[in-house]
Amino acid sequence: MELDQKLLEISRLFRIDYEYLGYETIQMGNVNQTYKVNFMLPEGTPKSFLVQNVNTYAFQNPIGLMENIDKVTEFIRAKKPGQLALHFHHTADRKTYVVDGKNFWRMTNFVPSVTFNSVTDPNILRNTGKAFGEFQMDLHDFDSSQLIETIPNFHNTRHRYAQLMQAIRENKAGRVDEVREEIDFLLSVQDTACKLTDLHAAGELPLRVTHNDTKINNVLFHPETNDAMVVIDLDTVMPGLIGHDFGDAIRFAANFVEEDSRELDKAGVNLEFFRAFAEGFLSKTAKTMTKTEVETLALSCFVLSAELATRFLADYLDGDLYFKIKYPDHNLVRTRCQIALAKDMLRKMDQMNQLILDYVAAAV
Ligand code: GN1
Ligand code: MG
Repeated sequence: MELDQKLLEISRLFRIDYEYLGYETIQMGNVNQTYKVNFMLPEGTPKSFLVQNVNTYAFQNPIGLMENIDKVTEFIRAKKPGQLALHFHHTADRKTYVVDGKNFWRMTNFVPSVTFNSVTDPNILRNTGKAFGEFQMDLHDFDSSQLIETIPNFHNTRHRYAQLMQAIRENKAGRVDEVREEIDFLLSVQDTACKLTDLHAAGELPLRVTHNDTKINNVLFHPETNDAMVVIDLDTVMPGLIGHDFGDAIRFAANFVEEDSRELDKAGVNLEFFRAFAEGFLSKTAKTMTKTEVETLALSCFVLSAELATRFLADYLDGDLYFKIKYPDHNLVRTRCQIALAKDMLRKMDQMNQLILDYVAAAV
């Protein structure tokens, strides 16, 4: 069936009965596929919705995932009535999804806003840090036993290394020989990369409810003021460590280049951006953090970069089953960029640590 027809059919199942105008493909997100679907209201004003096809290779229990999102959004909404929020539409039988063969569809309100894949203004990073810090604080009293793990072991770095080792053994796409250098580097830093996982296993880092996918493009900004309006992409909201959210945000937004840049000599952490994000994030979270959380926050940036490199590389070796790719060696390009970034973070670790310690000492 034509995509036009399919999106119209899905929209009707979510009880959107307006005149259908067409759709646009949204080039955002490496896992799910998103479309903006446009309608005309009877009075002649256009109105859009977002329709997503959830990647069920990545999310094997999408119904459980939608239940997580429902619980989390309702919890936040009860605390902040009237605040802008993502709203999932329901079918006639009150479901927030439509299952059609292997496809799993959902629909949300479209929020007129801007998103960024990269930024040049540190203030936007400060706002992003505040938004993710606040998101975590909003959920500090949420009972995490109500949440399923939408992707088990998502930020369990030991598990990610085990998956990489398996991909190397299986060599499904016949690409292992091409990536010896990347494998060697990742194995050489394994213990440092697994530090958060190991400290948690030893009972030294507490579980919180975290977002787990804190790319800056998962925040919607006001088109004029650049204030953060709402945190989106709640697919991976699960129990996690504070460093997962901090480190993932830095590795994406404070990199001098984009996540899949081929300019490896330019990849690295911009300390001005690091500081701006840290100030925003810590302004919300510092008072609740344990000593070990503070001491491992800068390290978490290295951990998340190295961990994602293992994920991109494993997927490259598997033949690109998990991440959407735009060209054949996209996952290899991503791997190399994360490795270059991780190396730069090791060089700057003392400076990153000092910035965190100084801020926390002044705030607490
Ligand atoms: C995916 O879904 P998206 O594009 O926001 C991935 C993240 C990675 C990111 C890398 C569920 O995020 O973990 O860090 O790509 N999400 C999932 O760009 O695997
Ligand atoms: Mg995501």
